[in-house]
Amino acid sequence: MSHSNALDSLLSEIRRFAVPADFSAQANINSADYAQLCAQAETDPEAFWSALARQHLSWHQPFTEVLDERRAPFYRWFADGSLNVAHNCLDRHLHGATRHKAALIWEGEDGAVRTFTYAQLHREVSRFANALRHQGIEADDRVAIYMPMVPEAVIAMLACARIGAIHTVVFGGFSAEALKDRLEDTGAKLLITADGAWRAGKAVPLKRHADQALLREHEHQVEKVIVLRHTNADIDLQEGRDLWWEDALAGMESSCPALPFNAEHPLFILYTSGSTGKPKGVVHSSAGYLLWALLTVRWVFDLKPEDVYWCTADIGWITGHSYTVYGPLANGATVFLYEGAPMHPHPDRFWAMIERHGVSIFYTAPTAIRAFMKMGQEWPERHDLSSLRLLGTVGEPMNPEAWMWYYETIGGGRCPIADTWWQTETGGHMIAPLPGVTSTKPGSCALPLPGIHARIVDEAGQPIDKPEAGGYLVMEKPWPGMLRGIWGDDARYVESYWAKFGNRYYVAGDSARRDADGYYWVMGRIDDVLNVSGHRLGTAEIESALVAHPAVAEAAVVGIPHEIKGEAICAFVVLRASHAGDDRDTLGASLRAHVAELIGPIARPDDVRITDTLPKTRSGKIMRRLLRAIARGEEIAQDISTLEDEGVVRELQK
Ligand code: 6R9
Repeated sequence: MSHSNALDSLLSEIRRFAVPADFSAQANINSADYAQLCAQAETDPEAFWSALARQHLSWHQPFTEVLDERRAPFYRWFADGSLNVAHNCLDRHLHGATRHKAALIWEGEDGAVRTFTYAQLHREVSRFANALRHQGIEADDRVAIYMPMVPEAVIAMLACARIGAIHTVVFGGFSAEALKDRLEDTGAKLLITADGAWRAGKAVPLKRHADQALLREHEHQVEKVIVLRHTNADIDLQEGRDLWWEDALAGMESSCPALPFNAEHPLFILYTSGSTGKPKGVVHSSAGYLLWALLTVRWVFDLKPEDVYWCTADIGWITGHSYTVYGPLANGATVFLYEGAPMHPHPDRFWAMIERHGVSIFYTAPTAIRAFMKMGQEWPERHDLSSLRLLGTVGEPMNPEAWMWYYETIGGGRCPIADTWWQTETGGHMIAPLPGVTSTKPGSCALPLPGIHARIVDEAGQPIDKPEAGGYLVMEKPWPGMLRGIWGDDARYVESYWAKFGNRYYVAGDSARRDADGYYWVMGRIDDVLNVSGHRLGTAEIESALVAHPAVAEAAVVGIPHEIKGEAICAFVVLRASHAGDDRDTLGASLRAHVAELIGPIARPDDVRITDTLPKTRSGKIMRRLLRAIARGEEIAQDISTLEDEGVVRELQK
């Protein structure tokens, strides 16, 4: 075996897990269905998508045109049809047995449990939709949601959808500053928040953050703030602007017509990090997005009416949007929701809840699995996890050891694992195994779903067919769940996702390779985006936060491998002359706290290294690849001939 072959086989995982026969016998999609879907998608993509959209969505006005490519890459799907997303998630389940089935089962950190049937959820959503209208919200208005993981957050999202308001959910772990940026960028008219959120026994002061974000000197358009009472924190209500959730509901009728909106009507805006500067407001549509969320839950998670389904992601992320709210509810499923820290009060909290509520489908992130693995298997072993029948992961590449632990310790060697590759921008799963069809390999997200045309291409945009060769992961054809743009910035949409290869492909920003069986192995981001605990953070965002500190002149941020978080944040910082004499330890701590305050605790650097200079090319660009090697303690094997001052390297290595 040649040297490179030996290396390749070391890199490729050889274990393979066949589909259990009893699973495939009952699966929503079996091998014959799969072959048929793939054949249809190949021969006539429009007929394929059209049939699915007609079969699975309830249309007010059916569409006649499937895909409009006239303004590509601004694609439009089902564009002359109309529907109501909340109707599809609620009203259409009110007939028959689903009416009184649990739609949401919520457990709070203190152990409180609340359940909403479809009929109850429909009623609460309708009342809250009326409350929003009463506060002056109309279709197209933006509504920001900055909430804990409580049923009211789901109610708020669906109420917006019902009246055509565009929601933007801001993760409750984000800071006042991050909230302010999103309020300004969307021009939201109304903010829905809570007095606080629970996290490991402590109340996070959401309303206080909201007040800071809403200071008069900021350029937001927020006129009203609806506040849910949740932690009973002592808060200020600003006269004329703020009102309690229960007061907003007072006198509201429990029916609210689900008016039809155009298929392309924006459903929501969700911010995600890019390679430059400020986060991008990813815009998703109504019909296409909902169709893809609905289908992928059925296909990839094999969701059935009797399942109890739990996705652990916060609704502030795309995973919460597609796989806690829209996908499962459009399918009439029972969704479990938890507010609180994963290991509170003990490391078996998740497993206790799976047992208590009979969770059958469980979807989480590799970072969580690694953290649980570290706590030891005695914690899951205390619980009966036999209700589980399928496990999923998302957010970053899954390490084979963590995969095996998940498979054996949590899944009892019986549950298929769906490693799902997708992004905020893709709306739903793109590359993932189908549990009744696809055998799995630990660490691989397997194969593109029917209708998804993934390719791996080289720097020139040429498809790479040779197995194991890495390249850019791209999509050759549009799909209904894709983003429709970046809010208020068409040029950035084209620039970020299409321009690299002349608008021929959607460019995901990840690198990947394909093995001889055609299985995809995603290797990570190719741009300056970090993946910390499955969350995307732009190096530029963190650097800007650091430079906003009075002591900092210049900063460069790189990722270093981390056992639990996947990547840890290492910041190199050059001080302003006026702060050169500051105590380094105190300053390091204060810079870490500063970033947490400006962006949120997830962005807090793990390591801050104060240095006199940063390595730069002669054209003045910071050489992050060099810093990455230094941060990792690697030998500098790379070419540093373009470096302006080679002495910098010795100085940094000290
Ligand atoms: C859904 C979500 C997207 C980025 C993506 C990639 C990484 C997600 C992955 C994965 C390997 C998987 N990623 N799933 N990498 N295997 N199964 O996470 O959206 O927050 O936008 O992040 O996450 O790098 O490009 P988002």
